[in-house]
Amino acid sequence: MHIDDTIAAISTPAGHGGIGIVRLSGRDSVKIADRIFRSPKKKKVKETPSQRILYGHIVNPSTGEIIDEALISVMKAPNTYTKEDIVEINCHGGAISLRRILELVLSKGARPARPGEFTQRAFLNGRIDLAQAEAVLDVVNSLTVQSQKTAVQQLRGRLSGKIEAIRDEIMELAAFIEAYIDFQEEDIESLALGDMKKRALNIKKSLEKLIESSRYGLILREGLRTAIIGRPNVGKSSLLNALLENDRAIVTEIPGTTRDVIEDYLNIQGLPIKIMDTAGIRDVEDIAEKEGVKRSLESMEDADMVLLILDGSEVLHETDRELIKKSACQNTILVINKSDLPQKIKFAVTDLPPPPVNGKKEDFHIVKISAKKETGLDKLKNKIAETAAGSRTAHGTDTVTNIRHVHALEKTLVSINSFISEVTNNTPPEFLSVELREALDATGEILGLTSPDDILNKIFSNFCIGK
Ligand SMILES: Nc1nc2c(ncn2[C@@H]2O[C@H](COP(=O)(O)OP(=O)(O)OP(=O)(O)O)[C@@H](O)[C@H]2O)c(=O)[nH]1
Ligand SMILES: [Mg+2]
Repeated sequence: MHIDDTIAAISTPAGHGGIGIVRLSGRDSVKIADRIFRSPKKKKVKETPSQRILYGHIVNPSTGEIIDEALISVMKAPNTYTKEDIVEINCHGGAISLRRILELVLSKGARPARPGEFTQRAFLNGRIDLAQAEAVLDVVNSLTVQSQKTAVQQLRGRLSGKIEAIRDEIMELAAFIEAYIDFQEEDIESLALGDMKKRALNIKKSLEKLIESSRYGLILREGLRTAIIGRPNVGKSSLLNALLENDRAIVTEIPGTTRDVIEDYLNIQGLPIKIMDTAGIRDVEDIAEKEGVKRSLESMEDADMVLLILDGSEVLHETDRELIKKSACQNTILVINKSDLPQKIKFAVTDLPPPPVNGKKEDFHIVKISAKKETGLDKLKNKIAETAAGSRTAHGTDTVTNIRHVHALEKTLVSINSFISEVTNNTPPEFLSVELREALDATGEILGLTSPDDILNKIFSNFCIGK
């Protein structure tokens, strides 16, 4: 990984904009900028103190041609995004200006930056750890205000602080074992074992809490996968359109209108929802519709939440009963649609799922709406937010939002659990440090302390160029 050269990229999005930015980072940034920048007052970037802006023109020194008018932001190492000298050329936002300035900068000694390379340098130069670097990407890609807030907290090092605290505890435990090995003849055995176990149980608790928070965290990052399920013609596509406030899906009075799964994003009280309208479920011969029904059932199984739609103007069908049973073990909201029509729907006690066994899951939530008249939708949205974010208040913005982090935490937990059972089974202390070493490595992966280059490259390649 080169870090001694100077990189450059267009950091603003492609297309037309009022302002565009070409960004340079590295030890020659200032020198390159001075070769192509002319200030009316003959100011030099080199002589400009850090955190200042200069006005002038970008000029091709070989021809004297003025390429654009520009403001140059000068940020000198080490207090910059990458900890290197950074120069940002703010010019007009057209693609041609930006491209010509970038080419000029490259011809004067900079190299095109790879995706995420500015952030990668911030990481390699020790300004941020890997979890923070990943948070940069999450801030950029946030789906809602709530997701963005959580990403900013992670960027500020909130998650890293928690992981570091856990690592410290594991390290203390490892030191404790070393001491125990040295002193074990002195008959402090039972006391020491009890203490080790207590410490390990505390670590286990912290890990479990973070892993538990990831359910909500992943929703914030990826969106809660919510499938709209039901018989044909009950109004699934109508509900999708009403929630999206546009005619995304085709609605007709003919049963079997929707065939493919239609996906879109919704923002419900800050919670990103990936909503999926599906084909109506029934027994059919038609090959295309049959495939549609198969996909509906798959969406239902994969979903984090199911909106099971029933037609309130009809009596309950056998298919409705089957779907209620099928969705009983998921987060399901029973939506009774067509409340504007005379109601015929009735439930027998046996139609609804039995009360929760583990005491955690409540009874089915039931909401009445009319997708056509757009009534009851606020109640439904509240119910969705409430059901989805059962853990929201418990976690606030302290959530693990990245699947890579969840896997690393789970790996750590496995090691800590084996450690606990080994202590319980009186495994000789010499063998105990192996588990702790593994636990340390796994937590180190989150912060990028123990991450091999290929993992790093994979993470940073998800960024856009110029970030
Ligand atoms: N009166 C009334 N009609 C509704 C309501 N919601 C949907 N409809 C009507 O019911 C019919 C079917 O609506 P869709 O939204 O296409 O139903 P669907 O469940 O997507 O149907 P498939 O795609 O065939 O599975 C249309 O004629 C809608 O106008 C409602 O709340 N009230
Ligand atoms: Mg439909």
